Amino acid sequence: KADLRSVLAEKIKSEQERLKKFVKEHGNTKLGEVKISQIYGGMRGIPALLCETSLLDPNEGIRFRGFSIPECQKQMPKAECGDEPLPEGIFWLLLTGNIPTAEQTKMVTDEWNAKAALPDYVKKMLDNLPKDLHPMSQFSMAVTSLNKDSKFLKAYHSGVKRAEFWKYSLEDGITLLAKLPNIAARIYRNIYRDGKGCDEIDKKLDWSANYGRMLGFDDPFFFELLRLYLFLHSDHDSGNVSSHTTHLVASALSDPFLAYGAGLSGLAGPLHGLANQEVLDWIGKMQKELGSKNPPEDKVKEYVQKTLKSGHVIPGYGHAVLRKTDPRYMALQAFGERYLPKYETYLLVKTIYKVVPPILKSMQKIKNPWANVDAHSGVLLRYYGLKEMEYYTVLFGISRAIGVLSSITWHRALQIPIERPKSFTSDALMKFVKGK
Ligand code: FAM
Repeated sequence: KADLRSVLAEKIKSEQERLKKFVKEHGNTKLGEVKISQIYGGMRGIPALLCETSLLDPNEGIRFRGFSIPECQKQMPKAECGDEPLPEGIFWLLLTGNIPTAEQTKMVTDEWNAKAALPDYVKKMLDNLPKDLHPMSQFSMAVTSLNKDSKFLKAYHSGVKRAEFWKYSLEDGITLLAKLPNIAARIYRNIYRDGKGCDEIDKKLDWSANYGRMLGFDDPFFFELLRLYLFLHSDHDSGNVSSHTTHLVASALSDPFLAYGAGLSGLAGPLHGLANQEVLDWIGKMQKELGSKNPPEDKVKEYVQKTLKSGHVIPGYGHAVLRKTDPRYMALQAFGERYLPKYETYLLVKTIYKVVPPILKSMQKIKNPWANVDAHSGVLLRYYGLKEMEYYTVLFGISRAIGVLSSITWHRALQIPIERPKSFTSDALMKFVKGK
């Protein structure tokens, strides 16, 4: 029945020794070369980052501490009447590398429930923000403001040793995760429900069900979708914009609230987390223009071609690393097939999945014509009544906190220094080439 802190402390101790030895023995081993085209090309493929929590394979997709999505779905603890992994357990897995028992998962849930309440100043701030301020801006402001009570910040200023920093970062991470559903649900209620609804945690329920309740829903299948959603988006190695930004900011020893707040700002970009909002917006426009909720294949094809001709990307398709259909898309599709197989917009998502890849494949420049997670997430949320698509990225953000906050703890435990890669001017690169 060991608790999270003691399991993690043991793991960190043994990993510190193992990795120190590894770097001493193999520190000079080369992983690759850097080409000038990569400097101009968003650093694609440059092996430069450490991520202990997950590994992304271009063809197979994500593995969380070595476990694939189907393996997690099979082996992770579930809610009493659910089949999807509890995100609280994923936090345990990402932190410690072990699949927790049901009892250990419950310990995480209980602690998050106990720490869920928001300070008054955060409530007041959120209640006074303009309703037309994007939910992601509100979200990032609220989490950033929580650093007022950061345990890491206090420890840093009181002279705690560097080797101990991870303990305080972990405490901040736990506090933050506990409060995220409350923050996110308050933003939702303020913008879309005139501030009405409940903000009380039900201590018998898990993190996802409490979040669903505070959003104003009571359908247990919606809670199950939230568990799946919050599990799937939790981590995607550390090269993506939200994880990398969080790491970069945290490497300056900014506290976890500031670092994650910065990561959220990156997640709010349309090429990253905002794509789920864009997908549903695009689908809605297609349905309106074609005059049908589930238009035929040839009409969808024409619409896709029209989107591309107008110079826009097809949202929800393509990926910087993946070269196959995202297994997170497949997991969401399996959920749809099980619970809403006849829903018209779900059927349209399936038609789009049939039509888009061959078209993108024919455009040579696109490296991955397949669907990513964002192509599917919105339609499921809409089915259960969460229709406000500009809110969707907030859900992604709550989930991503699980991965990035686990990573901050590990980077501090391994004492990874401040990030500072080398940059060049174009003239300096030209000079380098001439001098060769
Ligand atoms: N539709 C049209 N064009 C696309 C495309 C798409 N779905 N995906 C890539 N391209 C274009 C891309 O814009 C680029 O064109 P230019 O050379 O003219 O600039 C070209 O194909 C080569 O791009 P790539 O190397 O295949 O992809 P990147 O690694 O540069 O970009 C994405 C990756 C995800 C930003 C890109 O595929 C995209 O814009 N997709 C649509 C937006 C989206 O779904 N984002 C969510 C990604 C998701 F996984 C997440 O982070 N949540």
